[in-house]
Amino acid sequence: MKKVITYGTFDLLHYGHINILRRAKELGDHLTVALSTDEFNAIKNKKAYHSYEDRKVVLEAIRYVDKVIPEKDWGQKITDVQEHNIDLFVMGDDWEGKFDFLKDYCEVIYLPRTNGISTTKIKEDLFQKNG
Ligand code: C2G
Repeated sequence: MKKVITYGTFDLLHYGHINILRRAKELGDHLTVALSTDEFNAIKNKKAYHSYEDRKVVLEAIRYVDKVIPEKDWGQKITDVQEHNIDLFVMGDDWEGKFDFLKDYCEVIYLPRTNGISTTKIKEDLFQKNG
């Protein structure tokens, strides 16, 4: 069984998130998502609209997602890959090259981002429309 992992905040879920989750799952048989905790988001200077628990419930309902684990810090990826017997690490190419150190432990693939959508864009558009 080829196990895939990806990481992210997945706030205000949109089709860009679904595209990367679908493609990641298609590259293997099992997809684990390491979901950024609210505390880790603070470290990433991100303020998610939905809490970790609410974002986890949403992700677990997606057909492409088999398991959700917490992403608590930048340093857990090697341990995650080892502990979960991961074969393939997938991220959007806005992260191109940033996680190549994982190549000693698993395959690393960066997939093209979906253009025209982002959580930030959603927030900005809503603010423009509704002030
Ligand atoms: N993504 C995408 N297309 C978009 C928006 C996001 O392909 N239009 C991808 C990102 O490239 C990432 C995943 O969806 O692979 C999740 O995006 P975010 O929730 O914004 O995650 P991020 O803040 O990039 O956190 O340790 C890694 C970090 O936790 C990644």
